[in-house]
Amino acid sequence: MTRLSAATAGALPYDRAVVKTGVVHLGIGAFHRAHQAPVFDAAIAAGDPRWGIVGASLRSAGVRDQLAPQDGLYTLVIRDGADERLQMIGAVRDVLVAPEDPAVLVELMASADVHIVTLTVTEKGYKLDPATGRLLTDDPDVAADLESLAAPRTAPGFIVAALARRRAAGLAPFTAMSCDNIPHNGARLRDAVLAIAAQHDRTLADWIAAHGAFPQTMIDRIVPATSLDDIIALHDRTGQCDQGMVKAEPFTQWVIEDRFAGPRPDFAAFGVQLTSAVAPWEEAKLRLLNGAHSSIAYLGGLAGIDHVDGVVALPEARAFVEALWDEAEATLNPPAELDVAAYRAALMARFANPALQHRNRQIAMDGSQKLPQRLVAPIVARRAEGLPVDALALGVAAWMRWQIGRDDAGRAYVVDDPLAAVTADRLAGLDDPADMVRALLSIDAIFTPDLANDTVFVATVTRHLSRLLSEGALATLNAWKSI
Ligand code: CS2
Repeated sequence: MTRLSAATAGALPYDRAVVKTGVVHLGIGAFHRAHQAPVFDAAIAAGDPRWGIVGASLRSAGVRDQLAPQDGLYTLVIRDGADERLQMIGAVRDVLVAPEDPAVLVELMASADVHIVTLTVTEKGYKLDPATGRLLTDDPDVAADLESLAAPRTAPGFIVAALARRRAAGLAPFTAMSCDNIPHNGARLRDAVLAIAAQHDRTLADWIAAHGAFPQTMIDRIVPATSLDDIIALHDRTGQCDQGMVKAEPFTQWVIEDRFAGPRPDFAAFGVQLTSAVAPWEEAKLRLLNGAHSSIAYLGGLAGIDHVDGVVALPEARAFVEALWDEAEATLNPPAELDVAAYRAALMARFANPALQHRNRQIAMDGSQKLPQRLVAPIVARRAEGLPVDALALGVAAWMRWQIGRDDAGRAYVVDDPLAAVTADRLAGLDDPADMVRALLSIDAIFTPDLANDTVFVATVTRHLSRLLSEGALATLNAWKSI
C-alpha cells in the first residue's frame, strides 16, 4: 500500500523547501488541520512563505505518528452530500510531542521566526474553572508549572516559558491565539498565562501584559473525527494511504480580533474576518450552533442515533432545535453583518449534511466544560428577564440523563468528561428526578447558585428529566410540541 508522502504526493502550488516556521500550534488535532492550517497554507501558496506550521501534541504521539511518515502532508476532504473535494495541505512542517522533550518545543516557540502561537487544546486545556475562570491550581499539571517551568506541562505553561526566553533574548512576544470554543478565549488564555507568569516573575507578567497579544477569536467548521472507513474510502479514491487525513464540511469561518504583537499573514485575503468585536460573533455561534449541537448529541445519543444528521432528520427534533434557537436568539446581540434567520437556516442544512457522519458521542464529550457557554449562559440571561426556558432546559436535562452512562436501550457507554467522577458521585444512589436535578445543579463549576435556586428553571428541568427517564429521548422529542 502506498503511503502519502512528499515523494508520492502530486506537486504542491509552492516550494516547501523555502517555507519557514512562523506558526507553532499547540494541540494539533483534526480541527486545526481542517480550519486554521488551510488558511496558513493559502498564505504560503499566495507567496508568503513565513507561515509554515510546527504542530505540537501536548499528550499523545498519535498525530506525529500519522504525519511524520507523510512529511507532514495530509488531505483535507471536504464533503457536502454526494460532493467531495480533496485539498492537499503542506503547511505543517513537523509535529512535536511535547512531553517527549518539552525543551525543544519551548526553544522553537522562542525562535525569532515564530510570530503566532495558535491553540486548540479544548475547553479543559486552559486549566480554568469553566464557571469562574480561575486557574485550577489543584490540577497536578498546573501545580507542576507553578512550581517550575523547566519542563512545562500545560499550554499556558509552555507559553510562559517561551515568552520568558523571548524577553531574555530581546525578542518581541508572539501573538498567542486561542482557537477554542470558549467565551472570551483570548482573555481566558491571557488570564491563565499571566497567573502562571506572575508566580515565577512579576516583571515577566508585567512585560507580557504590556507587550503580549491574546486576540479573541471565533472559529467555526464542523470537523468530525476521522474514521478508518474515511481513510479506506480516500485510499480507494486516490490509491494512497493517508493516515493524517481530515474531513470537514465546506463551511468555514474564522473571526479574529485585530490585535497582534507582531507580523501576521494577510488574513483578510484568505477569507478571515478581522474585527474589533469578536464577542457578538462568538456568542451567536456558541449559543446557536454549539448549544443545539450539544442538545442534539445527548438526545440523539440516548435514543441510539449515531450521527447528528440522523437526529435532525426527525421532524420533532427539528422543531425542538428551532424552539431552542428561538430561546437562544432572544439573548443575543448579534453583529450587524449577521443575518440570524439565514444563519439558522444554513445551520440546519449543515447539521443535515449526511456525508459528515458526525458522531453524537464525539460532541457529547466534555459536557461539563461546554454546558456553561452553550446552554447555561442563555438560560441565565432569559431567567434574569423572567422568560421561560423550555427548550434550553431540555438540553440540560438530556445532559443530566447522559451522565447515567446507559442509553434508552440500556446500552452502556463511557461518560467522557473531566468531571465524570463528580457527576457519578452526585448521582450515586439517587433515582428520583427532582433529587438528581438538585444534586447536579449544585456543581458550581457548571451552574450558578442562582439557577440552582430558580424554582421555574428547576421545575422545568425536573419535568424534562422525568420524561427522559420514564419514556426515553425519542418520546420526549415526540411530545415536544405538547410539553
Ligand atoms: C461540537 C463542535 O464537538 C463539539 O462540541 O459542537 O466541535 C462544533 O462542531 C464546532 O464548534 C463547529 O464549529
